[in-house]
This record gives sequence, C-alpha cells and structure tokens, in this order.
Amino acid sequence: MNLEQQIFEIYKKTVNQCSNQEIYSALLKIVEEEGKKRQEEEGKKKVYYLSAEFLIGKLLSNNLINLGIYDEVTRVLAENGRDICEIEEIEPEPSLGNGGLGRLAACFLDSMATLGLNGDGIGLNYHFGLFKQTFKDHLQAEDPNPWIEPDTWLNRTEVTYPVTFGSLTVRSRMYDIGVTGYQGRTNKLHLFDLETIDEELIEDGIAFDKEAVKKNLTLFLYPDDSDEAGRKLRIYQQYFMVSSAAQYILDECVKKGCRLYDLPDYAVIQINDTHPSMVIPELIRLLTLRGIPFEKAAEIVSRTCAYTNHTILAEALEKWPMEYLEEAVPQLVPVIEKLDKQIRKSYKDPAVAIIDEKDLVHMAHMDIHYGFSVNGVAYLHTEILKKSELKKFYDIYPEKFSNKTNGITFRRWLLHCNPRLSELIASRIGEGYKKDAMELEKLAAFDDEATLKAILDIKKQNKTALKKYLMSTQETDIDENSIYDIQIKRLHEYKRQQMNALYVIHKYLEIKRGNLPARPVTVIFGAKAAPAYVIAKDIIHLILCLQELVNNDPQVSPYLKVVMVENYNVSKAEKLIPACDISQQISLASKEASGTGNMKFMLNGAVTLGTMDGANVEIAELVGKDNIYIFGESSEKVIQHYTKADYVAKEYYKEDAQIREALDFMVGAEMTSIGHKENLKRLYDEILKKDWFMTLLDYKAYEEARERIYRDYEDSFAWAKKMLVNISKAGYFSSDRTILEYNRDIWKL
Ligand code: 26Q
Repeated sequence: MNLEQQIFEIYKKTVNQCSNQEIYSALLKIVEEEGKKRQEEEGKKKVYYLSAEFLIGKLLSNNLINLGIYDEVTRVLAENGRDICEIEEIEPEPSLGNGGLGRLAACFLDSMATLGLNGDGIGLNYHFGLFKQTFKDHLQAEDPNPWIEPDTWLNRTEVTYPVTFGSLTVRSRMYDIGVTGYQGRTNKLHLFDLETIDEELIEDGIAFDKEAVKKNLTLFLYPDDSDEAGRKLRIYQQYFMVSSAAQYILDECVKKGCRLYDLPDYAVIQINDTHPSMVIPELIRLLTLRGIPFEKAAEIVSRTCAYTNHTILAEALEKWPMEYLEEAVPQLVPVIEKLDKQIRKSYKDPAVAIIDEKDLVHMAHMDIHYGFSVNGVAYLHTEILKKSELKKFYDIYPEKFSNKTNGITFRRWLLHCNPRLSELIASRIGEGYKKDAMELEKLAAFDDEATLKAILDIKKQNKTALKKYLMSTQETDIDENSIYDIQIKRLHEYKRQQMNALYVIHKYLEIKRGNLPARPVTVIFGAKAAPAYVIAKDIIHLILCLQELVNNDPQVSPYLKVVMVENYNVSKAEKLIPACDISQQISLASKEASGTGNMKFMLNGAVTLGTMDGANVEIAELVGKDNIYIFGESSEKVIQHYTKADYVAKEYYKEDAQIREALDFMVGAEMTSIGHKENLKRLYDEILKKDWFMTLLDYKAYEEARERIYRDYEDSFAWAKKMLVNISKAGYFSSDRTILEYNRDIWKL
C-alpha cells in the first residue's frame, strides 16, 4: 500500500494538498479494499452473534492497526505535516449501544475476526445512536446523535426482507460493516435498516412519534421503556431485527447446501441477553412454514440457539405482556403458547413456565428451555445465576450452564488508546503479547527501577494529555500532579456514583476544616442517565452542583477538583482510561454482572478501588490483595439483607455523624443555592428512606479504603509495582481468551 500514490490516484493531488476530510475519505476506501482481501472462504458452520447493540466506537484507527498499516499511514501523514489525530476527529462515533453489553459485542467481533473464526454480528442500523448528552442548568439534556454521513463504513447490500406486524408489512434492508481482525480475517457486522425510515419524524430533542412504526423502527437506539408506546416500539424493533436475521440465516445456510434439518451443523446463534429472544419462536415459525413439523422445528432451533445473561437486576429481565405481542407480532403468539404448553407438560412448577399467571412472557425462560447453552459473564455472576436467580433452571438443566468471563480487545484498549505503554511493553517482552495476551505475565519480572520509572513517566504523559483535552473540550483545568480518581460508566444506583459523591462532600468539608490531603485529588465522573430514570438524573445533578461548588472554592480547589465529563462515550473512554490512577468499581456486591471498564483500567496501569462484585473478584484473585483495594459487604451478605429485608438506611444515618453530615450537606444552603432543591431533596430522601442499593451500608468501609489508597499512592515506586502487577495480570481479560472459550464450549466451529 502506498498512501501517497493512492491519494494521488483518487484526487490527482498530493497528501498535503488534501483536506482532512479528503484524507479521511481516502483512508476509508483504502481500509475497505485491504479488508476485502482478507475475506476468507466461509467454513461450513458460522456463528451469528445476535445483538440489539454493537457499541463499535470509531473505526478508522482500529482498522488501520488491525490491518498493520497504522504506523505507515501515521508516518506518511506526518511527513506531510498532518496528524492522524486530526483525521480521527472527523469520524463521527457510532454510538449503537447503551454500555457494557453493546461494547462487549464489539470486542467479541474484533476477537472473532482476529482468531479467524467464521462469525458475523447481526443487529439494527439505528440512524441515531445513544443520545448526545449536554449539561444545562446542572441537569442532563438529551439531543439526537446522528452518525451516518456520506463517508461511512456502512455498505448498502441488495439483501432485503419483508417483516410483518399483524396487518402491516414493512421491508428491511441489510447494510454491512467490515470487521477486520488483527492480522486476521474480515468478518461482517450486518445491520438491518427500515426501507421506509423517515428522519423528519424527530421532534424536539429526542422526542418522536412512537406509533409511526412504518417510519420509525430504526430511527433510534431503543428508547427508554418508561411509557407504553416506548415499550411497544421496543417489541417492534426486536422483531424487526430477529425476523430479518432469521430469514438471512436460513437463506445463507440453504445456499451453502444445508438441509434445514441440519441447521445446527451450519449455524449457531448467540443471543445477547433477551433482546433478540424472539428469534427462537420466529425460527420455529419459519421452519414450520417450510414444512417441518412443529416439534421437530422446536428441537432443531433448540440445538442452534445459545443464550447469554448479562444481568440479574429484576427490572432489566424482559417480560412482555401477551397483549402487546398479540398486537405487534400475532404470528408468534401461537408458537409461544405451544412452547409454554410443552414446558408445562414436562415441569409442574409454574416458576419455570414461559407464560406466567399474569400473561407475561418471560423471554429468558424461553431462551433457557429452547436453547442448548446458558452462560453468565463472570465467575461470581454465573454462580449467583446457578445458586439463586436461575436455580430452578439449573436444577433441570445443569449441563446447559457455564461461565464465560468477559474480556476486552487489547487492540483498542491498549495498542490504540495507549501507544506509549504498548511500546514500552514491547521493548521489554517483545511483540508476542499482541496476539497472545497471556505473554503480558512476562512483564512482571521487569520490576527494575528503569522500567518502573518508565511506567510512571508514561502515566504522567497520559495525564498531561488528558489535562489538555479537558481544557480544550470543556474549559476545565486540572492538575497533572494530582491523583486522577475516575468513575466512568452508565449512571445507575447500583453502580453507586452517589457513594462517590458523598465522599467528595466529606472531603470538601475536611479541607474546609483545614485537614488537607497529602496530594491534590481530581475526581472524574462520566455517565449518561436513561432519559426517564429520575433518580439517576438527580445524581448527575448532585455531581454537577458539587463540581461548581468545589472548583470555585479557592480554599478547596487547590486540593480537590470534580470533573463531570460531558457526553461520555467510547472515544472519551479511550482518553480517560490511559490517564487514570485509581479505577472506581464500587457497585453493590452481587449487582454488577461483570463490568469491563474494570479490565480496561487495570490493563492501562490503574489500581482498582472496588467491591467483591462481578469480574473484580477475578481481578483480585489474579493481582493479589496488595495490588487492589477491596472494601464492602460480600455478595452473600447483601443477598441475605434482601432476603430478610433487614437493611435500614436510616440506622446508619442515625449512628454515624459523618454520614449524617455529608448527607445533610446535600440539601443545605451551599448546595441549594447552586442547584435545585427539589432534585437534591428527592435524592436525599431516596438515600435516607430507601437506599435500595445500600449506599450507606458500605460508606464507612469505602471512605476508609479510599484514604488508604491515597496514602499508598505517595510511595511512588511501591505504587508503580502495583501498576506493573495489574498490567501483567490483565492478559486473562483479553476477549480473545473469552472467544476461544465460547468456541471451545459452545460454538465448536
Ligand atoms: C431492558 C428492557 C427494557 C429496556 C431496556 C432494557 C435493557 C437495555 C440494556 C436491559 C439491559 C441493557 C444492558 C445491559 C448491560 O449493558 N449489561 C452489562 O453487560 C456487561 C457485559 O456483559 C457487563 O459487564 C455489565 O456488568 C452489565 O451490567
């Protein structure tokens, strides 16, 4: 590949005569061409990763890295006085996911292609990704987030299908994005779009007519489910996705010579949480239409589908009223009823039925009965599924259950986002770790002064880069000599950003009293709240008020700063993570299925302050207790509190003066003069009177652990050793390992 020559062929001018947009456009074409050369022969069997979300992030640099041409492109651009970063800025970020589950799907696609596995993703081509977040009057506001432009990674295909909703039939069209593995093959992400989509439907902000199904199906990443119209639209979207997917999969298999009876030899469908679960009845329906008897069809589909569970939060487990299904997808109703009848015949316990007494369809139950595999996403999560949440199913089908601890792609989350660290690692242990992440273990031996100093140095450079970035993007000045203490993730009460904020209040008051920290601290948050999630939005309000109070107090701001990053997304994560000293992973034990941010931080040399929850448990096991700061009640204790219903937040408030002081401060004069009394008081009441996610239960232990980690940070070589251990033990969390396990135990390609 000669970039200069290719650019000349396209534009008849030299690189330095081109605009950034022209260079971006040319690189897009070059990547597509190079990628196509790696489209390998299709094997007989293929995995179809079905997901309502693929949070792929920007693709340019990642693709250049995976194709092995990043360095060359960067060099040629530099020779022409251009910076690859400026070109990267042009690409809009496709935010086709909400958070962890969508990002995991993207990492998995990268690993499948890297490992040379025949595996495609199938999802929806949302015209607007997750809303763009802005802050107005210390509150979150939401704006549409378009990403499809004339220069795009999307390729329109000629594949189209009819999708029927009762008396309405619409047409779907497939768009493809190439997925290029690192020194691997090119697979595809198929995104189905509605042919009759109408962007004019959008009203103020992110509002739109939710009933105009014929025009809106793929307009937005699924909207909040706070009202009936929204929930129904979600069913329409899901069925649109799975019906298109099922037709495509059957077509593709038949083309390869598959007799439909042999479907499981040609296809394995991984169902990413319950959002695509209707693929099961839809496939059964399609097979019966092609002449296969119902029972046989159900059996074929059961050997083709596998289900991944990503949550044990009751409110996230999808249960659809039969009435909605009758309206949206009447053709599936008799199928689901027959499946339910079969199950009720075999198992008397109504708790494992598909349709419950309230006429709600339990999507997960259908997946477990009519799929051949069920997996959780971290050791602890899978254990909780087996022992409590899905115990009744585990008793019936122990052989179906397994754990697949999540992972992250090291191409994006190390090579791309932290080139300085990747280079240092390569200088010590060679390039092998890029393909075999477990080789990172070799790094542990390099605890010499020069290496430790280099690790600290790189962290400092990344912190300075973040400082500049925050200065230029949101005019916030932070101190690169302070500790960067970061919590970035979706806003949810179980993730307990409110606990972090309470600590900030405590620290603020301590500094006011003259108890100054040994070193300044910068507390950074990034989080979007679901538009209809009132308390989550109140927590954002609290943080924004604290940001204003703390940063503008000349007595405090030299020692403590609060930064709420606006519109936190994948691109911002790539800048924040390499600069982080302390990674906050403080969910209430038992609630975070895995977490994947925790893995990204450790890989980039941050030390975790966290609870024994999700994959933190495995991180702790790997790095040992000296290299992680664990606090808080265990998942067993927490589950016990729920069972006995014996947790009373107010008791902690009554018994502890510090908790009382911090909580009361939330609604005191300083805060209410900045923010809205109504929001602050609502949050105050929520924590004091309900606190469903037990903030106050762990608060004291949290504060103690946080003081301890700050103290330990001061011994910089001891700290650098902790960083080194974290990096060298991160290999286990490569999504390559996760995907190899999926393939070994479930897909068997
Ligand atoms: C359900 C019903 C109605 C509307 C929306 C939803 C809904 C939407 C998104 C339910 C769940 C999600 C997303 C869940 C998610 O991201 N889970 C995360 O998955 C990660 C990857 O496995 C884990 O690391 C995280 O712990 C888990 O929270």
